[in-house]
Amino acid sequence: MGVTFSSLWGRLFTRKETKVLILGLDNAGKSTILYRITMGSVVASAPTVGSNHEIYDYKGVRFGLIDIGGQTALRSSWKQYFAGTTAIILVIDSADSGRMHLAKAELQKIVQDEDLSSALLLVLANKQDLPASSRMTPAQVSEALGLTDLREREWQIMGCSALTGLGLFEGMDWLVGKLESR
Ligand code: G3D
Repeated sequence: MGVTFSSLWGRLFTRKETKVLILGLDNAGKSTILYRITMGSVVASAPTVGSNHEIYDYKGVRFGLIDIGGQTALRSSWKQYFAGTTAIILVIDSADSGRMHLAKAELQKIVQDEDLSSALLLVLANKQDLPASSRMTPAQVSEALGLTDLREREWQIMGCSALTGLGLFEGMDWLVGKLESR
């Protein structure tokens, strides 16, 4: 077996987790991003219904990364995860221009929620590996989401590809830098 219950318990709870929610519409690439970031270095997984919870150490920070299902029916349950959240990673399918208005509506709910009032916001414009003709650039995604209208919010947008890994760790580095300066 190797890992006993008590050692797993110890590894899960001896260090404080920085809670990060990975949100976005279904098919945006949330699960692929979670897998790509933590590949080979997950400390522990805590299975929960409707979400994946991975504990992941990166540059001195113990992240509790929680990927929540993005289907319409599940989006209404996002709020129950908000309390105690330090950062949101909002994953956008850059090739899904037709649902950008829905992603914007979800972003509005996130930024208006009291439980998330001090949460950092990292927007990942995913699927940048696709041909330029079939996806939006990070600047176009930013424009479509109205990110520059966000006042009093620490946010960053990063183009990325969960398939190639492009941009993912730059995003994590931004989070670490912001956490260090808090
Ligand atoms: P979700 O967890 O947000 O619902 P998934 O999304 O991680 O399940 O990804 C949905 C689909 O998008 C998957 O394809 C996955 O391979 C693809 N995908 C995720 N990230 C990228 C990316 O950066 N580039 C490209 N080209 N595809 C990506 P399938 O075909 O398995 O449904």
